[in-house]
Amino acid sequence: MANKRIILVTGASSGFGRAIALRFAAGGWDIIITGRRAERLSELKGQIEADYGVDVLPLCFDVQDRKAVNEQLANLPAEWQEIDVLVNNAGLALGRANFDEADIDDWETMIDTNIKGLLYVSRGVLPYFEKKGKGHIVNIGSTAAKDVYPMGNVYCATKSAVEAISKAQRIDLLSKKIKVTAIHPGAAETEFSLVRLKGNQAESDKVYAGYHALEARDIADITYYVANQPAHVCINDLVVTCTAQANGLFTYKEG
Ligand code: NDP
Ligand code: 8X3
Repeated sequence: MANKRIILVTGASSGFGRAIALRFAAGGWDIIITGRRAERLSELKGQIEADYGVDVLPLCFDVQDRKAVNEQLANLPAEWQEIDVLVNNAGLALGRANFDEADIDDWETMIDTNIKGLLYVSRGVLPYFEKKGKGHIVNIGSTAAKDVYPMGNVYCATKSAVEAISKAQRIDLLSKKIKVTAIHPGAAETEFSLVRLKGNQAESDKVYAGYHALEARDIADITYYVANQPAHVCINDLVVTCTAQANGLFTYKEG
């Protein structure tokens, strides 16, 4: 694996994370893919290795589980330790309900995954960046970080936290030559809404009806561009929506 570049992407079993893994594999990178669904990770590893001939290391853990994150990341095989880019992508929304009606367990899961999980994984990878003398963290935020919308309450708050943490990392890790990029996508057709709406496919389909939402590969291409800038260039913050969406509050839908 000499002279090859390594990316670790969380939440690679679906959506953006899967598309990012495939895009970087196409560019010749070796990939560490993580998620909770081992079968999907194993299927993706097989596909990538067959199609692109790069190496893939699947790591199955829940980012909410601090001990599991630490154990998995502290014990990477030697040939996988020289990570160039970490993409903190694993995350979710659960429920769409007014503040006074939302499920508090849903709030806790979003906070534990989107905020605490991102913190645990970042800290787990940092020692490898420090040893290497450089690194790049790409945090997947959301337009929900920029505009709070009705019934978005705690999901929006977690993505605002991702934005604040990205700013903090950029400041505090300057001397370690670690780039930090936050990418804030608008609506994208992945499994996101199916998860948010707890398996209700018909309601999930409605979220994407009447316009062409972002596709996972759009964000994968942008992540690849961001990660391939010269050493002296850091793209700090990107907001990316489909053409039909102005911001977190306004989307033009036909019909
Ligand atoms: P998907 O539901 O398709 O993918 C989410 C991924 O996150 C899955 O691979 C899932 O893996 C992983 N994940 C979720 N919870 C955990 C956990 N506790 N531990 C480990 N992995 C976890 O959604 P997207 O691809 O759309 O979402 C990816 C990111 O993009 C999220 O942070 C989301 O908030 C953000 N985003 C999504 C937008 C959209 O409209 N789709 C827009 C803006 C931002 P597994 O279940 O196997 O653990
Ligand atoms: C996902 C996009 O609009 O559902 O972050 O918040 S949205």
